[in-house]
Amino acid sequence: MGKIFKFKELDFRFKRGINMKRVTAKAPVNIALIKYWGKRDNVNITPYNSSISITLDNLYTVTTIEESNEFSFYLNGKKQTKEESQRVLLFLQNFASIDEISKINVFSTNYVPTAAGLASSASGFAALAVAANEYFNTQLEFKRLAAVTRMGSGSACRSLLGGFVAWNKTGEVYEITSPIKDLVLISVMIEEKQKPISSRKAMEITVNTSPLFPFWTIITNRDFIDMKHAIVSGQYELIGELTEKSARLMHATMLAANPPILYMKDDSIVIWDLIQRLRSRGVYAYITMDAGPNVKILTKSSHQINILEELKNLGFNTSVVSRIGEGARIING
Ligand code: 2P0
Repeated sequence: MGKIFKFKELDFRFKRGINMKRVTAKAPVNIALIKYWGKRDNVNITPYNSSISITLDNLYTVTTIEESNEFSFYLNGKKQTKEESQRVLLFLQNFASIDEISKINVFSTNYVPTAAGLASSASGFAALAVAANEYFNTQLEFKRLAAVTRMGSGSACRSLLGGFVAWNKTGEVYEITSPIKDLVLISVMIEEKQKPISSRKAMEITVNTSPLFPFWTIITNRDFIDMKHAIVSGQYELIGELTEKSARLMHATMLAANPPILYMKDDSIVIWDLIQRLRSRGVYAYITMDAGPNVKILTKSSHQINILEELKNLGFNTSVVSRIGEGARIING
């Protein structure tokens, strides 16, 4: 896979001042099984519907905040312009004063293909929130930290925790206890290009113009409850069915918007078709898709080889296999 950065590339920043104050946080990518799509409140990022995600173990962002004499933001080793840094600068004001923020460098590295539908903004803002809370000693308690994190990116609040994570439409974020340990998520890369339309803009168009949007919220809020039960009681089949239903319904709701929003490519549909065929042969496989063309396949470890082989036969050679992982945390201080 093209854009996975190696740990070695982090080293460049540690060559300067060894006595500098520095905090590093790591936050995982999460993939929604019950999708979040649509904001009731664009300032506080309050969603119309509750969502549920799984946290991935091997795709994540590492963010370091380090003492400096001016503010700079580096993404994947590249210094960002003032305009590109604006969203980070605004976000940090939830943790510290402008004066304090003007004395730090922020280094953020995504171990995930940026903007390829694998939600690097979620892991990015979760890592930044956890690092800033520690660096500035803001001491936001979890509820407040989650509320602030979602202002960076809605789904980022789910990356604070591990396992199965619920983000209730009332704002509450919590882990759902489950006997399930054997779920595997295969992310199939279809395109690594920047997405044509940001999810933020796409959500707004969907809320304002899609005649299906009211159905989306009613059905999804019901499916959220069913998914919670399925996770707690370890019902693999129901988890898979509700996951695929949520993706189908979200993309159909977007497609009914004006202008229509279509993230799928021909290859996404080819894989979707493959998964249906595999399922009819008894393979545990369900697909989900986010705001991009890449397809994620929910399966069990015992079925993973079979699926990867079938994907290869169709020419899809770049996939990442993830297991269920832990939430965001400080990795050094
Ligand atoms: C999700 N997505 O639940 C859904 C499914 C993409 C499709 O949350 O505008 O970056 O910052 O709140 O969280 C991606 O959108 O959007 C997303 P904002 P966010 O994962």
